[in-house]
Amino acid sequence: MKLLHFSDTHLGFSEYTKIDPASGLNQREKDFYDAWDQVIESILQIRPDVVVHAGDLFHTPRPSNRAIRVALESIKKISDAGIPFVIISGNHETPRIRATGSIFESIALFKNVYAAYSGKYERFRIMDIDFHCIPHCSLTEELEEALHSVEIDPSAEKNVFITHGAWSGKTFYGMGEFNEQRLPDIEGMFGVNFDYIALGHYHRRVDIKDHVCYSGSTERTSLNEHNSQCGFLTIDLQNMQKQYHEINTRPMVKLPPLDCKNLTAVQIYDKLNQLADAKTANAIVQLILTGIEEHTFIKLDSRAVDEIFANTFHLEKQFYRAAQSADATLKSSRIESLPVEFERYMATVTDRELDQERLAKLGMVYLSQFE
Ligand SMILES: [Mn+2]
Repeated sequence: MKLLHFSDTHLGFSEYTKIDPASGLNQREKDFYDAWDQVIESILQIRPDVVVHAGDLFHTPRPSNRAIRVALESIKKISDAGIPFVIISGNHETPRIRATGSIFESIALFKNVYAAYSGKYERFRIMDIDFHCIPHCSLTEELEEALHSVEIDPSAEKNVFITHGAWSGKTFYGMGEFNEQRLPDIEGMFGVNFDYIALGHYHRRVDIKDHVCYSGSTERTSLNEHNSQCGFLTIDLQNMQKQYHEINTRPMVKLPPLDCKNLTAVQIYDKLNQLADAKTANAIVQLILTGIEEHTFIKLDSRAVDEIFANTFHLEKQFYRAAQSADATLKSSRIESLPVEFERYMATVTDRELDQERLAKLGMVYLSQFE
């Protein structure tokens, strides 16, 4: 019995302004489709007995027509190949209001597809194996109820558990997202054992135990993930042999911060020229310059730096003046009061479904009442 486990494909994610000339698509959006396509091709080649997707198929609850087409086209291929496909919804694609309906209703129409997306526990039996699914639940009470509904049927030959959220044992595997679901140690909590627990949400590939695994994402949604691999897992449930399959994705590089103390602009350019190499080609690159002298700061030409790194896909620059460095670094790492943190968070939210201004105001009202 061979399982293929992947998750966090975030179809529809887009960033920066570069366009792929051939398709006219945002290049980062296309990167995510390319990563997805690699996994789908592997599925059709490997032909596992069951495919498991542990949530965040889409980046938003209302994916674009393009993202929907990419997903449905591939899921149809898996369905046509007769490979059962078990999928749950994650926090990114679960609508906040149930009445909105879910794109997963359409996905569930395919033959051989088993979709859990209604904020409750669901169990599917495929080839004598029970798949216990808990999708993202919008309310803590829903998650509680779902966890307490888990039931082992003794007639099942094996039991696989699939869920999406931040495993909260000795280590907390969170993404720092507002609506992320905290998962307890499910086996410890209920005294049950599963043959395999397929997790989604945390974008790094991690084994919490030998049989409790995050497959990780198939592309990187942030520079924080610069050193994480992207790919999928295959698991043989008979002998518990696991294999991680890495896929090709756009590189992300965090260059070590360059201390510019006592350096002239020309000397800084020289050092940067040594940093721009094969490693930064076509990559998303973070460049931090610290300790820049006041008189150099004025002369430093941002466009000249861009030209040095012309081979990159995207250059994220942070320049700090000598006097400012310590303070600036301190500022960005300090946790402010709740309203300030909330405002900061709201500034990063780019969900078109939200009335951002209204939500921000409402949040402030609640926070002030709380404080
Ligand atoms: Mn995710």
